[in-house]
Amino acid sequence: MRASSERAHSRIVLALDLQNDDRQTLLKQCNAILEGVAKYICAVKINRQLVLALGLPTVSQIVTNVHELSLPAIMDAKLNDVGHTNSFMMESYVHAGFDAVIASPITGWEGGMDSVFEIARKEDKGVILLTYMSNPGAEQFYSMMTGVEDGQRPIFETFAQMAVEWRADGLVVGATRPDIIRRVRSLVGPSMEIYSPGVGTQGGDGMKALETGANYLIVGRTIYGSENPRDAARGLHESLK
Ligand code: O7M
Repeated sequence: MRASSERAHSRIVLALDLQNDDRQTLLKQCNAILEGVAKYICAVKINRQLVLALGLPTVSQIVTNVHELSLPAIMDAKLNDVGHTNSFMMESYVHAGFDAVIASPITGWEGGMDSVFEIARKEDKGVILLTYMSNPGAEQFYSMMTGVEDGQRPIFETFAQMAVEWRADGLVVGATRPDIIRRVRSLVGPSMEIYSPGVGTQGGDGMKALETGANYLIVGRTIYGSENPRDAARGLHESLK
């Protein structure tokens, strides 16, 4: 991610969340957007929504195209199941060519996240963990106070601490919550990568997210939903410089 970001002078991760009932059209649209915006972004994130629409073999072709554009591909699987199904999903995404997979730490380690990390380490892939989501209701659980040895703290702080202990390759914290980004950064130190979604359409301020400690902005509709995605990506890229 760092090499790609430096090469592209960009901190924008494109969320390729396109929808179309016609599979061929959807595939063409995905590839057209990718080619149009490639030089303004540093990675591509693909959701399960696209896997459902196109199937993993076709998504794997998109991953190949992403790699041909010299960009890493992240699978936003939000994995959060027990070990054996996590393993199966993780292996499937690794075999589809993804460089990193996003998971939810809520399963805990044993019989949950352990299998995800084990496969990632064996295959030299990344694991990025959800820490605080961007939607308004995220507060309900991510800010929930939980007991720790010396008192109480919000559960997202435990997620951040777990991510460091498990040696995750990155965290996800919503751009709609710059104060939380700042807090997470102070807990995880300077070397952990923070990915921040919710920029633009969801109301998050990309510059503020970067200033408070995020490394990368995950951006979807603000780019692909605009009349001219290339111009939108270039505009965002310029404004962040
Ligand atoms: O820029 P948008 O709002 O069109 O899309 C945001 C993308 O970020 C979309 O792909 C979501 O799945 C993702 N996302 C959030 O919007 N909020 C979160 O809290 C977390 C994610 C995400 O990427 O999770 C890994």
